[in-house]
Formats: sequence, C-alpha cells, structure tokens
Amino acid sequence: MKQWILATLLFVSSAANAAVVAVVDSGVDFAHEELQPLMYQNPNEIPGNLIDDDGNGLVDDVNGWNFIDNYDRVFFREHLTSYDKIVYPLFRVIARRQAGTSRAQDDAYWNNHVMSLSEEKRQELLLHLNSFGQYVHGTHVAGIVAQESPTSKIISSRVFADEPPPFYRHDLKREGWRWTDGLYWVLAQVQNVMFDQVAQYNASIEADVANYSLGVSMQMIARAILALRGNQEPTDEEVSAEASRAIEPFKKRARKWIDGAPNTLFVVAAGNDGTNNDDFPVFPAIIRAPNLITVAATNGHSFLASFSNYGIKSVDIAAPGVAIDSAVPSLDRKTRLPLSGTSMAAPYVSGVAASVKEVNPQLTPSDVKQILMDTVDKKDWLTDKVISGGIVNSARARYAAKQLRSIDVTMDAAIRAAREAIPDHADLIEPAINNESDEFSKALIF
Ligand SMILES: [Ca+2]
Ligand SMILES: [Ca+2]
Repeated sequence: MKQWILATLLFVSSAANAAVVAVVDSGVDFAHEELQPLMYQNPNEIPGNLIDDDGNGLVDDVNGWNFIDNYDRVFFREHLTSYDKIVYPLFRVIARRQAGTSRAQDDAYWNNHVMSLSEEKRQELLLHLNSFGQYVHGTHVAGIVAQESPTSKIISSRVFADEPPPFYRHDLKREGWRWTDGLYWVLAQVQNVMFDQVAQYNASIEADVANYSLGVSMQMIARAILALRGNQEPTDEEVSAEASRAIEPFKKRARKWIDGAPNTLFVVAAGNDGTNNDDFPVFPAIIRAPNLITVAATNGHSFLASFSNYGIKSVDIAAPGVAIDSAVPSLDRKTRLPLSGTSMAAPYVSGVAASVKEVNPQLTPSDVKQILMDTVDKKDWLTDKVISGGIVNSARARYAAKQLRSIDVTMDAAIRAAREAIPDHADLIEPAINNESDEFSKALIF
C-alpha cells in the first residue's frame, strides 16, 4: 500500500508539461538523490544498443551527450575518489567567508587547515579545490534548477573535461586569474564549432531552457592578443577596443546557434570579473537576442556580489549567487555544498523560467524573458547595473504566467496583477558587507 502511494505521488509529480532544461556544463551526476527524479529520458533512443535509434547522429544519447569525448556518458563518478575529503568542509567555510557570515569556529578551521600550510602547499590546495569546483559544477548548477523547478526534466550537455588543459596554468598574470578563464578561452577559440552542435542538439530535443553557466572574458583574449603584438601594458581603452574587435567573429557565430533554436530560452551567466560587460564584453553573455537572458549575481537580496559582472546595456537581470547550497557529487549521493558565482545565479533564473513555462506552456521564450524581467524585485542599487533593475521573483513570475493562461489578459495586465498580488522577497538575514577577501575566497568563484 505504501509503495502504491509512493508510485502515485511520483506519477503526479511528473508534470504533463514538464519543461526540459539543458545544462550545458561539466556534466551532471544524476546518481544524486535530488537529481535522479529529474533526469531526462530521450523517449526515442534505446540505451546501450550502440544504435542511433532516433537518427539525430548521436548513438545512445539517453540523458544527454558528452560533447568533449563525443559519446553518451556525461559524468564520471569514479573521479570522485581523486579528491581529498577536506574539500567538503573547506568549501562550507569558504562560502561563509564569501558571504560575510563566517563564525569563530570557521576562523579556527581556516587557520588550522589553510593558513598553517606552506605557501607551496597552499597553492596545491587551491588548485585541488578549483579542480573539484569544476568537477561538481554541472551537478551543482542542475541542483539549483531542480530546487526552483522540481518537476522539470534536466538533460546534461557536457562541454568541459574534468581536468584543465595544463598549458594554461602559467600564462597571463592577472590578479584573480583562475584556470577556468584559460579553459573558457580554449573552448571559445577552438571549440565554438562544438557550441553549434550543442545548440542543434538542444533544439532537436526541444529544450525549453538552456543554462550556460560559462563564458570567456574577451578582456583576457584582448590582453593576450595585445601581448603577442608586444603591448605588455595596455591601457583600459586599448583593452576595451581590442576586446570589442575580437568579439565580432564570436558574436556572428553565436547569433547562428541562438537564432537556430528559437524555442529555447538561453540563460547565460554574466561573468565573475567584477567589471562592466558593456566595456569589457564576456562571451556569450554579451549576445543580445529575444531568447537570451544574461544574469548577474547578488548576495542574498542585499547587494550586488563584488565579483559579479554587470552592464546596463547587456546584463538583463540579477539573482542570488553567493554561498548557494546545492547538490554535489559525493559517495552518499545526497551531499550539498554552498558555492558562489554568476554560475549559481544563472540556474536560479533557468529554474524559474522552466517553472514559468510549466505554468503556461503557451509562452514563447521571449514571453518568458519579458515576464522574468518585468516581475523583478526592483532595487536602487541595481538601477544602473542591470536592464530590469532588479532580482528575479519566482512566485511573481509564475503568478503572471498563470494570468496569461486566459486569452483576454494582456501581458501588461498580467504583470500588473502579479505585482499587486506578490510582495517583494523579504531577506531575513542581512549579510555583512565586509566579506573576507583572502586568496581562496576570491579565486573560488564559479
Ligand atoms: Ca540518438
Ligand atoms: Ca540506442
């Protein structure tokens, strides 16, 4: 009897209108108990028979595709054992330091496990944590989508390898440089072709939302190009001009893959340089399209995260992105960790977008974008930072989407009704402004 009830509940929770969310990232660990129920199943593909049953060119693509290795396996749980268990408690401490909520015992832990190390060991540990952060990245992002949209289906498009390319560990001396910047650079330069394939794939599976918690700072590319030309100490103006020039071919290419998937809403992280994307573009965040929304990160509902990029012409909306708790791969398959970055803000918006689409499947990607933008919690401190001037409000967005199920309701009326019915999000804990700015807290932003 109990089992029967459970089965019924599972059936009910699997919504008829389940939105499909593509997580374009480092691969999702669907073995995690929070993600297992949301795993997408390609209905036209028989798993493991080495035949491309649905004829989309990909053999046995049941839960996604590994675009790096070009096969069906998207996650490698066996790599989990190469990480020291200290990564779990350390990431918790680091997240509280980033959020400005660390406690006395955090400081003690920090001193014992980080500050007591030699400089060399500390750098090794930082690389180890960075590598782990990348390994868990896709799972963490998917977990955030799952929290906002628990009845959606998640498909994993893997575009990162577990190990960074080694030749990017020494180049480009810039404060706060992270190896992921180098990795993104490689991806953007060499594998923009891959992103074409990813977009085609997202379109073929009719993904409603595609989350891109990734990007390349064109500032980095511009500095590298200028350095190659012998200009080692360029001015900001020179960097900005070179970045704007260098991004043109990327934009043209991206336009193709975004226009080629008109039924998918692309949700893109703004980037973690703490700079203005209008001046220093980040790809693909800089792309403007009716079916693309770019997301900055806030600390709770209180202020723009210090690392977050912004741009009144090119960043659409903000969402919480500091110390966000979500699923990570672990032996017990149920562990969560807090991570920070615009990579964590974007999937919050993706999850809200997916739930909006489930509330009203008739909405187009541009409708969903407009609803998200027009139902934000307006904040004075975001007025000159993001186009919508506010933080996504999930309940209000869904309320507006629901109003629009009636054909006599206009978008304006639906937004107005939603604004009247649903109050701004109340932030119960006001995070401290003076968050820790140690090397780890600054570098471990995703
Ligand atoms: Ca196939
Ligand atoms: Ca097959």
